[in-house]
Amino acid sequence: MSKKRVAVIGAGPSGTAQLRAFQSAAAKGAEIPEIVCFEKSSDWGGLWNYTWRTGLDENGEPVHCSMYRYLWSNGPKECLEFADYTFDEHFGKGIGSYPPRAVLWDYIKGRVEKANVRGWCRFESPVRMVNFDKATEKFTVTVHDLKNDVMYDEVFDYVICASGHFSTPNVPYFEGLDTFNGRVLHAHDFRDALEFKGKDILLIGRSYSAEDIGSQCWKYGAKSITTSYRSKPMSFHFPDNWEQKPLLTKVVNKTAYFKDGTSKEIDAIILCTGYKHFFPFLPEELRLKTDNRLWPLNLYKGVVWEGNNKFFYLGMQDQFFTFNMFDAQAWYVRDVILGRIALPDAKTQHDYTLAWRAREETLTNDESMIRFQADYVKELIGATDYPMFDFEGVIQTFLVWEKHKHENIMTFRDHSYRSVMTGKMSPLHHTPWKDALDDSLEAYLADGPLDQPKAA
Ligand code: FAD
Ligand code: NA7
Repeated sequence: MSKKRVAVIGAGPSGTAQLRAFQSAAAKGAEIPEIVCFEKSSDWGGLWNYTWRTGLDENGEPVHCSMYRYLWSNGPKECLEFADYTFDEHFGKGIGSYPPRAVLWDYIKGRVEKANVRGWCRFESPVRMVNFDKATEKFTVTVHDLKNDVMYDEVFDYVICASGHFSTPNVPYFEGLDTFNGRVLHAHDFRDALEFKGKDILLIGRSYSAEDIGSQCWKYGAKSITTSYRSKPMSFHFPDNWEQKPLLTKVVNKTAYFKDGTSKEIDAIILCTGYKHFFPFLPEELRLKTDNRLWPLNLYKGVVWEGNNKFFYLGMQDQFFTFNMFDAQAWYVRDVILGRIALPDAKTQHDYTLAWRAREETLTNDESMIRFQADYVKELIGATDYPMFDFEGVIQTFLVWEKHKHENIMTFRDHSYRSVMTGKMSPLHHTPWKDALDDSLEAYLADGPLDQPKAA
C-alpha cells in the first residue's frame, strides 16, 4: 500500500512544530506518512523571518511579515520555550528573558535544523487552493511554484493549515484619512521606528501592537505618542510624552479629533487595529471564520476541523502561549493522523468546543485567560508524548511579567525569569532595553554591550 501523504501549509512556528512532531515519532521508530510542507516565502520561521519589504514581495505575493526592526519578545522566553529543545541547548549558555526577533528566529530554526527536516519543505510555493473529493476522501492541493512559475496539483490524505493569522491587516476607515497630510499605515507595514523620530504620532488600538509600536517609537525618539482606544484605555503608566485618547472621530489636514471633543496635531497615523483570519486558498467548506479570540469555534481540541476530520488548523487562537502551544497542537494532530488518538462523533466534538467557548465567555482578566489557555495546552499534551512541563510555573511567570509591565512598561524587559524546562534562572541582559539600540543577534549574545550604532 502506498504511503499516506500529509500537506502542511506554512513553515512558521506552527508548521515547523508539525514537522518536528512527525520527525520525533519517526526517531522513536514509528512509521510516518510522507510530509510535504508548502511555504510561500523563501525561508522558514513565519513572522519571525523578517523582511524590509512591505506590500508585495519579490514574487508579487502579499508580504507575510508583520514584524519590525527592533522587535524584542513581548513576553518572557521562559513562557514559550520548547519542552524538547531548550534555549540552553540551542545557545549553549543562559541568555536574557526578552530576546530580540533575530535571536528567537535562530532558536526556532535550530530545532528543525537539528531534526533535519528542511528537505520536507518546498519554499516559494504558495498554496492556491485545496479541494476535497468526497468520493476518494482525498485532497487536491494546488500549488504555485514561484521559482519556475508553474502551477501544479498534488493529492494528499490530510491537510494541516498553519498559515498564521497576524498577516492580513484589519484596516478601518476614519473620516479624513484620504486627505490627511501625513503618513498613514497599518502596523503590518511598520518597519523602522527611526522613521518617526521627532514626530508626533497617533496609534489607533489598545492591544499588543499599539503598546509595542508606541514603545518602539518612544525608544527611538518620537516627539510624542498618542494612542486612541475604542473600548477602554490601556492600564500602563506611560512616559510623559505619551497620552491616551478615546476613539478618533476624524482627521482634518493634520489635526486629529477624538470622541471626547479634544484634538491634537499629528504627523503620522499607525493603525494598530489587528488582523483578519484570511484563507483565500480554502474553499467555503474548509474555511475557518473567526475573530481573534482564545476559543474559535468549529475546531475540536482547537485543531481538528469539525466539518472534515482530515483537515486541521494550527495556531488559530489568540495567544498567550505560543511556541509550546503550537507544539502541543502539532503533536495532537500527528497522533490523530497516526491513529493513536480516536476522534469522537460529530456531536461530541461540537459539544466539547461549545463547552470551552462557554468558559471562554466567562473570562474577565488576564490571569483567567492565561489559566484557560494553560488548561487547554495541558490537556493536549496529556494526550501525547510531548514532554509535560510545569504549567503552574509558567502561569506564575506570566503573572510576574504582567506585574513588571504595570510597574514600568519601559523597563519590564530588563527582568529575567526561571526556565521551568531547565530549572535555571536566566541571566539579566547586559544592557537595559531602552538603551539597546542594536537588535542584532550578535549584540544580544555578546557578553557585554558592543559599540552601538548611533540612531540617525
Ligand atoms: P506565522 O508565523 O504567521 O507563519 C505562517 C507561515 O505560513 C508563514 O511563513 C507564511 O509565509 C506561510 N503561508 C501563509 N499563507 C500561505 C500559503 N497560502 N501557502 C504557503 N505558505 C503560506 N509571539 C511570541 O511568542 N512572542 C512575541 O514577542 C510575539 N510578537 C509578535 C509580534 C507581532 C508583530 C506579531 C504579528 C506576532 C507576534 N507573536 C509573538 C505571535 C506570533 O503569531 C507567533 O509567535 C508565531 O509567529 C505564529 O506562528 P504560525 O506558524 O502560526 O504563523
Ligand atoms: P489584537 O490583539 O487583535 O488587537 C486589535 C486592536 O485593534 C484592539 O485594541 C481593538 O480594539 C483595535 N481595533 C480593531 N478594530 C478597530 C476599530 N475599527 N477601531 C478602533 N480600534 C479597533 O491585534 P494586535 O495587532 O494588537 O496584536 C496581534 C499580535 O501581534 C499579538 O499576538 C502580539 O503578540 C503581536 P478593542 O480592544 O477591541 O477595543
